[in-house]
Amino acid sequence: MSELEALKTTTLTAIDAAADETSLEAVRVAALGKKGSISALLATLGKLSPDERKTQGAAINALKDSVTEALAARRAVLKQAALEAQLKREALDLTLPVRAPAVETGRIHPISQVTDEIVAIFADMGFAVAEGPDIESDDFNFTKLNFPPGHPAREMHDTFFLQPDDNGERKLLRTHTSPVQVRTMLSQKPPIRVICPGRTYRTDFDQTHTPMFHQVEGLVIDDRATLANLKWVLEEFCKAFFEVPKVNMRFRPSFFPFTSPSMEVDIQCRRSGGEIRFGEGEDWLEILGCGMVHENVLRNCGIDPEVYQGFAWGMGIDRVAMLKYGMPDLRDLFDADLRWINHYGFKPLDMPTLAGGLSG
Ligand code: 2U9
Repeated sequence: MSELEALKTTTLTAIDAAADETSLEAVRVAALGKKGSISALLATLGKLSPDERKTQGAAINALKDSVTEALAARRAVLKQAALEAQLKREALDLTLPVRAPAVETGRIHPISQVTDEIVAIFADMGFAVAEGPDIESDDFNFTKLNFPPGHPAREMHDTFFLQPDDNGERKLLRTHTSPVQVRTMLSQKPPIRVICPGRTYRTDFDQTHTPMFHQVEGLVIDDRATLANLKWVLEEFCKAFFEVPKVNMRFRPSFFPFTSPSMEVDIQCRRSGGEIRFGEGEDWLEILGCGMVHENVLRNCGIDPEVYQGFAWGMGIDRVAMLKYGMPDLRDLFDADLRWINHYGFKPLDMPTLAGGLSG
């Protein structure tokens, strides 16, 4: 076998054996590349006599043509095979059932739902939502709110304290969302109308208390806000929230360091067969605390009590969520039990609005 025929056989065999386009390209480079075997043969033509060049040139070019042709044919086969493999890999079984998207199967936790309901009601009355950090200073959580150092009311808050930092400051987990209102008053000028929903923490754990719970507080500061306005706001809120046309409310005197006068508020209800109906009946149920903002708090937050006054209230979100949706055990709210959330949870697309209905 001549040298050319041997080269043709080995090259065509290598082309046939190439299993993918990368190895095929390697064969092409070895034969036709700059330093390839056929290119090397072509380079020898210059040294031959004209006659030899004619016959040898034709033979080498014929070899080159058949290799080029074989390469193209093999490339087409490999491309087709690669495409078929890809189609097989990515094949879709159109008979499989469609998996429902998370917006249909997921559920909104009742705490989130109730928070959204409360925000919708107060937004409609012109309140903005303010938020703040869970880790607070003693000053914002207590001192500015008229809890003097050493005052017994501080003890009532069962505070989680953090280790003192490098400056010796002992930070804490906020025991109420009131420091958010402190921050609001320090950074904004009256008139102020905000609600502050969020997580709060106390070292309390039993059947009716969890160490983390949710509160929403509200604050109105302007030059004329009165107790009558406070009562109207709370009454409108209760009617909208419990979705009843009328509520009877009872304001009992109470004490909080940050308000004066201070009151606790009950709403009338009827309990029968494990269910509660609001707005009628003979029972009273405590749902929130409120009062006129103490003048010391105004002063501590840079607001002149000779010019401005205001009212505030606070409410436990977990508690009103349980009342409204008939959830019997507080601890279930934090158990992450899928069966419970599927039962009590809300559909993500049923967002509470006053126009469309709060609870769907
Ligand atoms: C500022 C001034 C006044 C917020 C208020 C209450 C009354 C209250 C409790 C209800 C149930 C907390 O979740 S709970 O245990 N809260 O009774 N909160 S007035 O008063 C403020 C807040 C901030 C600057």
